[in-house]
Amino acid sequence: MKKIEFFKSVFSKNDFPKENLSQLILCGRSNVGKSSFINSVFKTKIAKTSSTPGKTRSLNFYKVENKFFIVDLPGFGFAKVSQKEREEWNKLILSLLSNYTSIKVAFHIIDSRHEPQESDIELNRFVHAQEIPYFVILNKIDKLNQKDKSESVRRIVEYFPELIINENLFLFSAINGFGSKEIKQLITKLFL
Ligand SMILES: Nc1nc2c(ncn2[C@@H]2O[C@H](COP(=O)(O)OP(=O)(O)OP(=O)(O)O)[C@@H](O)[C@H]2O)c(=O)[nH]1
Ligand SMILES: [Mg+2]
Repeated sequence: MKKIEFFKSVFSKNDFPKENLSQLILCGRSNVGKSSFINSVFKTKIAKTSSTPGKTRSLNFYKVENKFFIVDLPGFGFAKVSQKEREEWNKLILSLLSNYTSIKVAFHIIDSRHEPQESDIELNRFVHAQEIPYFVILNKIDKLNQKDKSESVRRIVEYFPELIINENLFLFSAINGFGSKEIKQLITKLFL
């Protein structure tokens, strides 16, 4: 799993790709590392990242191995975009997730240092309601010591009891590559 190419940026429902390819959808709050996840897993700089929240402003489709799409979403919970723009994104993201024409898997990326927020809980519920296979990636694990790692896992399972480590819950660091082997195996199993 090496080849990744930028396919298109989508700003409206009519722009969704016509190809009926499976989609791996990266969702989560702003600044948790969704775009960095792509760069880290594929050892590339293809996705634009920023330390300032709100970097990704469109639904960005990347084609992997000519077989499936990875979709990098704008983060939710980012206050600085206008209310109107936020509502447009929400609508667009909901229509992407609830359109059944292709197989979808959601990776919900969460900053391992922080407690899940209301928006994380809503996303979790929505994805389950759509019966989309769902995985949580606890990112920025490089920032935690052993004790805080255990605490982070304990907390996330308390919020989302369906999670089982290394089944549908993975620890990851886009900075030092921690967990990338398991993630690559998972993506291969799901899509290749
Ligand atoms: N220490 C550490 N920093 C990370 C990690 N992943 C991402 N970051 C940093 O977090 C910041 C945000 O990363 P992005 O990948 O742009 O986050 P995003 O979720 O795509 O953000 P939006 O596009 O705003 O939704 C950047 O400064 C990254 O370098 C990680 O695993 N560890
Ligand atoms: Mg981004």
